[in-house]
Amino acid sequence: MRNLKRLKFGIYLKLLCGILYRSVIIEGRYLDEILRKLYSELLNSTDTFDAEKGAGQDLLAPTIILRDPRARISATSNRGNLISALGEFCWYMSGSADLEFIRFYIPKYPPDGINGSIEDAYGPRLIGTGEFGRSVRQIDRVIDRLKRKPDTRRAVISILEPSDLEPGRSDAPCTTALQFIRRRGHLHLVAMMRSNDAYWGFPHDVFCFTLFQEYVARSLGVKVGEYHHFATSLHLYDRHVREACDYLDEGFQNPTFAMPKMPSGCQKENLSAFLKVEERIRKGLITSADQIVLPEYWYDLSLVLLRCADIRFKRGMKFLDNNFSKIKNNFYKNDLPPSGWSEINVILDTEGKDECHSRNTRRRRLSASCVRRRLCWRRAGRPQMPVVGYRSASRPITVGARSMAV
Ligand code: 5HM
Repeated sequence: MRNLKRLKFGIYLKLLCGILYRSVIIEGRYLDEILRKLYSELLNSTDTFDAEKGAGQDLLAPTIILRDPRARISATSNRGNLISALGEFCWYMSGSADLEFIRFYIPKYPPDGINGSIEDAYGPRLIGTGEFGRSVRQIDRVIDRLKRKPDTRRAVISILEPSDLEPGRSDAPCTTALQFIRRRGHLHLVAMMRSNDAYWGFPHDVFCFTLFQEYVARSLGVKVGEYHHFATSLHLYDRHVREACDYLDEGFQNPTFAMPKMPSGCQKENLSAFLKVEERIRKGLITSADQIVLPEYWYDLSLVLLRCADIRFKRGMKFLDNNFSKIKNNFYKNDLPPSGWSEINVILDTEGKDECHSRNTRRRRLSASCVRRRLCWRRAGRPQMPVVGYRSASRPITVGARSMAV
């Protein structure tokens, strides 16, 4: 009898734990599908925190799976951050730790009030420039290892290092590691993060990491598989709740919205030529598309950056229109909604001194549906909104990969 009671108690306890700590899996083919599910889950989360960088609510160790890593950009005016994310990709791949570089594309890049180089930058760690004693070319090493041993489980880029966590260090990278794994002719990537800001950091991180994935896959001559993203604390700060609600209120987005395919074969030389062009654009030495000679994929990306520079250097509509007309792929020219480009204005707007064209027209008030959602979880203390698409079971990484032809 006593044993039966104990057994019952054990079962209840397990059920309760399962309810309180269900592990969330969010899966989607394109980024907006994931963002919608993610923000809905977060707005309903009852896990709250009050950290140095702000208070908010988070999901504990959710797994996110993007089935088409080329669908890495949101098609919304709210989160369509092509320019800033591409700028960050260039910053990483150049091996730079210089804040002036990244602030050309993201003027408010933290930490506030600090200039020069930052020790927690990813660039020197990825490229092994020697800065801050970081001399391992981790991206090249991963490609090399996967070439020699296709089934390896050691194709890992370590971003976080023990020294980052020493007392006295004000910042530490949020990404712990990136692991590339090849199965059934596809290259999958698993990104592991100790902490991830769902509103600002997450879309940029997904963009940059999936571009690394595509770059490595093309160098190996294999197809791009799935992108798995795992963050111990995936959080929404209170200061971003209104924007997250605005995002949800924008409605469903274009599911066919995927970036053009990176050319096949090793892209090392093309990337290095592109990064040289980027530097000249950022320094104001390139003002016209005619000065750029690159293969189409990289040429178009450089014109995206040139558009940002044209606005930043206030070159006027003639330059803007002329350079824009030289973009070859319709994805950037026609498919990218005007809001995707208006992001440049918003970025520059944040500095307050640039004269911008049309300002972002997003609603600034908390929408009614959002207020309802917030009140709901506050009152009830338990998630109220059913979120379609999360699952609580684990799933082998290769499922679905066979049907993907990226
Ligand atoms: O207190 P903590 O070091 O975790 O704060 C860093 C903040 O930057 C967090 O909100 C983290 O999620 C965000 N972050 C991010 O989302 C930072 C980096 C840079 O390492 C990143 N993504 N890549």
